[in-house]
Amino acid sequence: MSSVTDPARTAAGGRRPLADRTSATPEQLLEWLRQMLLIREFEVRTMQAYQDKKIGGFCHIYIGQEAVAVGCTAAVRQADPIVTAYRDHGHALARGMHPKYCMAEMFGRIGGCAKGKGGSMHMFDKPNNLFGGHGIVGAQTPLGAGLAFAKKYQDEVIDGGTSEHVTLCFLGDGALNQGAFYEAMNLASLFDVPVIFVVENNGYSMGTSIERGTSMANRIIAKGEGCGLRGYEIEGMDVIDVYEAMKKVADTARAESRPAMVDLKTYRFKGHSMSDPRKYRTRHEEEQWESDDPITRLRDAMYEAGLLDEAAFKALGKAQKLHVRESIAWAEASPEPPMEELHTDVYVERFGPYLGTSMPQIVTDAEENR
Ligand SMILES: Cc1ncc(C[n+]2csc(CCOP(=O)(O)OP(=O)(O)O)c2C)c(N)n1
Ligand SMILES: [Mg+2]
Repeated sequence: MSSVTDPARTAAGGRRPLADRTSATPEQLLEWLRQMLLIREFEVRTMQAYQDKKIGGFCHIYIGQEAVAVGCTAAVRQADPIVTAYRDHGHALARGMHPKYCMAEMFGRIGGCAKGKGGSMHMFDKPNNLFGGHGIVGAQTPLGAGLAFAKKYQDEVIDGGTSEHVTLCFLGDGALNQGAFYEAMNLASLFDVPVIFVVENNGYSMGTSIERGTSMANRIIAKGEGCGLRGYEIEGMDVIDVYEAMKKVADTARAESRPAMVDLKTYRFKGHSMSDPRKYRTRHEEEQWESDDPITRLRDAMYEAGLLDEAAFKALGKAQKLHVRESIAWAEASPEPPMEELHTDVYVERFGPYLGTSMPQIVTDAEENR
């Protein structure tokens, strides 16, 4: 389906042997398969919980795009910051967040990664260097540039060493049309900031196809090149391809201390959010992409290479099901945040820079000013 040449296939369309495609160890491949199965199961159960009204607010499902979060995360170091948009459960799990914290966040419980106050779109995990989860389209792009700048400044100016960090900043194809993205690319280029803008190009911004909404839709990396960024086009349905290609992108950005832009071709198998009837695309198109499932791709490649059999695959899937089921039970058992939490984690100072010490004070002052 993708317009990018598929490195997993020979010119005749056959599958290239695994050993020719990657230097990843069998353990690494198995771990990527496990992560993708975990994300898939997590998302299936998330949809159920949403329909059962256990999850409220906006909720965007990552099914179909698993190879992107897993392959990109594997291609960088754990100390490299990651920031993303609202379709963020996959990134959180791939970065190492325990699914129970991710699920409890969506359930609005205190055990969630943001104490249940952020919800589906705001997965944060400071210990694992994941800086959100952002709901405003494109808002994370200046943040990505800022994170990369901060790391470089810390490493070089404050610590007096050579910076070895890169930052992964994920964005959807819809964010290509946001002005803030161009400002971020411009500054990153001017200041030699090693941020990699990874466009998860699933072809749609809500119900608007990229062709309808974005100029240069068939070569979006030109937008980055206009600011002096190296541009890459990568097949996004195969975790091995994503990993191998992204490793080179990250190594180059690290060595040159320069920003880059990646067009990662992928597809979301479900609707934009939980309330999307998907009238803007055909079932035929969906089926074509679904037949290119990233989990099936890796599974079959591992079967062929003799690294996995059906029984082991089933056992791996079953273990992830159990893991997610336990996470749901844990989330349900976690209490709702107490009322006092309403006022915390909003400003650096406990109640903000401008008013007294309690909520009634704020209301009173606001009323007085009317
Ligand atoms: C500034 C802004 N404008 C509009 C919206 C409403 N909105 C939410 S998601 C979305 C589509 C974004 O699509 P894309 O960036 O391709 O990400 P995807 O959903 O495909 O992952 C829009 C327009 C928003 N959240 N923020
Ligand atoms: Mg999109």
